[in-house]
Amino acid sequence: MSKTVNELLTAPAGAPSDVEEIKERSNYLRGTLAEVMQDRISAGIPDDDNRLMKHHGSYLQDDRDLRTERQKQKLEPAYQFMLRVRLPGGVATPNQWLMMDELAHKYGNGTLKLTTRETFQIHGILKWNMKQTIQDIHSTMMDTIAACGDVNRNVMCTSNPYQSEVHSEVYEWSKKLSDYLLPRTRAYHEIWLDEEKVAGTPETDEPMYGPLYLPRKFKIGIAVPPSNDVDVFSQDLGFIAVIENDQLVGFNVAIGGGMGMTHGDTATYPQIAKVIGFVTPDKILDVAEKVITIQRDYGNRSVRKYARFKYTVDRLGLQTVKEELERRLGWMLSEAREFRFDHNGDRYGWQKGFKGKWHFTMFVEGGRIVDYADYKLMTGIREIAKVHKGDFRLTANQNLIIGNVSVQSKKRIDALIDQYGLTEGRHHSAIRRSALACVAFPTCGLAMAEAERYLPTLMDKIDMIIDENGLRDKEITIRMTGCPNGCARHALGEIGFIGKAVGKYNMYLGAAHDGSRLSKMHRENIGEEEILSELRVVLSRYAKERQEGEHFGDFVIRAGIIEATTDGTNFHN
Ligand code: SRM
Ligand code: SF4
Repeated sequence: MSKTVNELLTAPAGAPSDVEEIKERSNYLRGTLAEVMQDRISAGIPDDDNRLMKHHGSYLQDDRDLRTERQKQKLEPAYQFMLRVRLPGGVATPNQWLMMDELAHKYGNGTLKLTTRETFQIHGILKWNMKQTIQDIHSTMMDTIAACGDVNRNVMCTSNPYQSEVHSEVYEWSKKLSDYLLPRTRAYHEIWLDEEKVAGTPETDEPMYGPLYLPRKFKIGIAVPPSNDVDVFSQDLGFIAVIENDQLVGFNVAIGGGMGMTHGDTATYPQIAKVIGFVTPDKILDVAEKVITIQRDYGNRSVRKYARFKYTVDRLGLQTVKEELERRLGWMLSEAREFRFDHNGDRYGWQKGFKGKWHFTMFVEGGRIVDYADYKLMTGIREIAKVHKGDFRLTANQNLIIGNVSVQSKKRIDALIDQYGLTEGRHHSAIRRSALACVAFPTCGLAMAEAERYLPTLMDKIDMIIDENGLRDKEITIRMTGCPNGCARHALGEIGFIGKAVGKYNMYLGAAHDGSRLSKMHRENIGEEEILSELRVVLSRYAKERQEGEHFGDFVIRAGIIEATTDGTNFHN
């Protein structure tokens, strides 16, 4: 006899992980953060507090370029903090941009990182400057709450409204979701914004998360077809906007996606979210809340590498999770509506949107905003922010849109774009413009190989192969990460590289151009020379043998170069 939903719904047994205990002891994410941030003896903070710090949008890191030298000199590591902003849908005002730019120079390493989840990171902030940095961010109506940690993270939304009149409505839903799913603890306000603790009141009431929060991070993205720029199938919970007669009628709901895995552990794998039904817009807050509570109750709290919602869904079964969701909602999802994605990249240059507004998408290599010797990228955007009346949109592909430019302002903005040579990337190959790289060295403590600092050099060499084969205008997505955590969504790149060791990568092929199919490993642990010779073979075959309109990811499968990954559970086969 098959099991009932109730029999299937059990959380894995096992002692709670250390992080569960830290959260439990933390008094709703307070721990001893307030005290340790004031301690002047070390530039670091204890591990337990660093675990809690993530829920406040920050990690303690150290500069890995300096690690060995400092060890030799018997100095503590070069501790510094990374701070990540909560920025639903990636939309920032010019004032907010100017503040981030100022803080990056005043307290950070002088650069801004535009992340793959449409927000800002500042690296290199010293402990003594953290409180002021957060307060300054707050003064421009932004915060860093829940930007990291075991909670719902920054809610993403398709960035470029050029093809959809209802884009602003969809964007509003990303903001509502983000606000609705925020932790309720006042810890952030007390520690960073000096909010008085009211004596005698309970510490907090965390009705959705509970005192232990989630077993792991949780991510939501909303895509507006035909663009799948947010890689909706990589999200724990994805919403796909359904637009009929220029009206937003609702969203298809997809659950159980994720990218992370661990080298050598095939029980971990990237997974694609599956569509389970359709809901009208007024229902999505409820759907998100109930999905999150299922993960809260049944996620693995014992082994963190098996704790993401994708594993909960795969363990319990999609149908079981859907039935439990409907039971918690008290109503049934409707049948999923048709949708079609074309691509998961960005569309560069000027695009005319609705209500006569213009949007300029710029290519930002590796998402790093910095002034180079011969390219004043950071200064140029700052000068634009000083006169811009619209907004900035940070894209899921680490690029930037100067958004909502009126016809009257377009000339002025265009002149600044020209003056600073701000590039829409047309002089680059299409493959380079479709490349993503995670941060990796020197700040990421988990990096095994370079990514952001190395990919441009590798791209120079790949570009030569591209030119030899006449593929300059062919958009092929390429993604590199410094470890298998997948921060640049490597498993959804038509060509993917995952760092194994310094200078060594696993190479993956065969993901779909629209972000709907995962890749598969083609070669293991190879260095630059082999990467280039492998690419030379597959790209020249693609140039000669591809069919009309065939994308590279589909070609390598049809040509028998790689087998298709039909589900995350066969990613390693
Ligand atoms: Fe990530 C951890 C950077 C998007 C999967 N990620 C990290 C940390 C915080 C390293 C750490 O835990 O010590 C990295 C900080 C590096 C640094 O110095 O800044 C880091 N992740 C990033 C960013 C900045 C990459 C980028 O170059 O843009 C992205 C910030 C997003 C944001 O604004 O919130 C970033 N990370 C992602 C994504 C892509 C996405 O969400 O669309 C993924 C894959 C999707 C997913 O979550 O499944 C991702 N990051 C991870 C994981 C693996 C989680 C897992 O399921 O196992 C880790 C490690 C962990 O959580 O233990 C991680
Ligand atoms: Fe760090 Fe790995 Fe994420 Fe790259 S993929 S930023 S190396 S955790």
